[in-house]
Amino acid sequence: MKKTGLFITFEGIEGCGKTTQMNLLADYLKKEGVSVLKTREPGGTEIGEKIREILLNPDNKKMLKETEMLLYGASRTQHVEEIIKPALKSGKIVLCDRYSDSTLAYQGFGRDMGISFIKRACPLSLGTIQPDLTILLDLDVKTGLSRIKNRIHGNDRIEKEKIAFHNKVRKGYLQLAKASRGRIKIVRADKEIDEVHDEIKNIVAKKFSAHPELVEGLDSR
Ligand code: Z5A
Repeated sequence: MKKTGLFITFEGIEGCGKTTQMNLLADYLKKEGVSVLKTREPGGTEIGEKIREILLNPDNKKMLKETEMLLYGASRTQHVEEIIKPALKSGKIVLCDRYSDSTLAYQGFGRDMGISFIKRACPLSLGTIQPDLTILLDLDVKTGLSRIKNRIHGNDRIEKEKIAFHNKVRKGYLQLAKASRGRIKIVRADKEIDEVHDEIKNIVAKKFSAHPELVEGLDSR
């Protein structure tokens, strides 16, 4: 696939502000005349959204961690082929709320499956395409969970996990960032929404200027 767009993912624990920041960045880029596609995982396609319902349903208490990993992988496989690759090919900037680092952080670290096991057992579950840039919004777990505790529809199956689980996920993310410094940029998420947005804009601007080839052919800018 000849890729002309840019693939940017947003990662972090619950309530870190990924969705808020992804929306702000999308609005900013659109105002700048950039062609943007916003999407999310699990989900992003009709089939993926059905898989999402199964994954997040609090009634599915019997779900094995292996089943969970495979379902996230199934949703991602569909998403990459149906939505992400075609959008990148057409020169869009794809902004995705969670991607493969979520599988490594949640299933690999949170569920103790181990990242080497996941990479060996089911490489497809990590997607056949790597993000060009990942924004990791780092926040302490108590603050993150307190931001989302009053959800109208209640908390989902994974949000209901104990604090210790979410701490493992956060530590896992930080470990992944250390191993992929070029791609994963840590942004402190305990600041005001506008301050976080400004920092993300700077990171994205640097990416654009350092890698013009990634956006070459982006004729709508
Ligand atoms: N999961 C997995 O295990 N493996 C995988 O491979 C994948 C996912 C892909 C998806 O749930 C779940 O699936 C997730 C991981 C797991 N675990 N859980 N639960 P989701 O998509 O429904 O939820 P989420 O991704 O965790 O997003 P979230 O909980 O909605 O949080 P967020 O997107 O990071 O935050 P937000 O919606 O932007 O903001 C939350 C609130 O905080 C909101 O009221 C904002 O106004 C407020 N906010 C945002 N920023 C700030 C700042 N800076 N200050 C104060 N308040 C703020």
